[in-house]
Amino acid sequence: MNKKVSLIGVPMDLGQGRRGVDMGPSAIRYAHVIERLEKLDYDVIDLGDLGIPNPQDRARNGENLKCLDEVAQVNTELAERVHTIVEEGRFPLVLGGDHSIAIGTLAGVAKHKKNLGVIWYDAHADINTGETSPSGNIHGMSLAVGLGYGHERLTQILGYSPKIKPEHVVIIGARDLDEGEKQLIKKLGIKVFTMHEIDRLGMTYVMEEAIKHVSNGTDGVHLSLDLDGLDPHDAPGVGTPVRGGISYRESHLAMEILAEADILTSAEFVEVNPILDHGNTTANVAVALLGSLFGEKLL
Ligand code: B3U
Ligand code: MN
Ligand code: MN
Repeated sequence: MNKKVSLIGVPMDLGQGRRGVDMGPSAIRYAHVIERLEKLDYDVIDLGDLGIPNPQDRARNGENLKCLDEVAQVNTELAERVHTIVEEGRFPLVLGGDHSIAIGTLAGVAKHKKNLGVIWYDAHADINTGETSPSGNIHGMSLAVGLGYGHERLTQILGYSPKIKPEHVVIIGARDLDEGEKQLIKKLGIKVFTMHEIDRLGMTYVMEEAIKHVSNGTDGVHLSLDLDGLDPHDAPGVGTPVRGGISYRESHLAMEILAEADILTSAEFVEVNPILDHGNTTANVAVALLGSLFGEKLL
């Protein structure tokens, strides 16, 4: 793994309807993310947080998108910042904020990696568009936007689309998909390891297959980890908890296998919502998983 890490916080909460996820970056810093990585000999630069505008209106627009202007604006800025981090030869670590920020992260990273592999660790697939979304929340659309589906204001960030190709994506932990999402996943032939496959095959096999999949024909791999991929017992502080998720132990194993494979070139941890949390459990889980991802070992 690249030993030079640039961390950037994106206290975005406009991609969904619940308040509190804007405190995610603070909670993750409070859980000692920087100290944890420095202990593992990483050179960490904390670039601070992006500014998030105050929205005029949180309702859906005529195309079923909430806060489109603000989400597009913040993601454009994030894309530029992430682009610069990669240009400087550093590893971008993005802390959310809601999952709409993957739009900017992918735009910035994929400018350098023409065939970026993506691991989407999430209870959801976030592959809705304005046409299919039941909520109008852009955090449920970010993977679709990366693939070139959705509003132009989002797909055209940094002036190119698509950012990623469907054959380079793997979704892990899915257990809550909308009808339109199922259809697009099937149409594009995206590889998905649902909870059924994780239960049936075990996390070791799932991660080995996922790593093979995202390494095939790619020039970098991004991990987009939504804390709601974990079971709500282990990570309660998320906006849309879904029962029957990936355990804390399985998640550590997944991060350790990823660390051993040494394929990651960028990562983001999103959807930590301290207001909905018990203590700071979910941020602490995020930082523990980051430890494993960056190579921490017990002995
Ligand atoms: N698929 C639903 C729910 C959802 C997506 N992402 C989260 N929730 N966190 C939607 O609104 O698109
Ligand atoms: Mn998500
Ligand atoms: Mn999710």
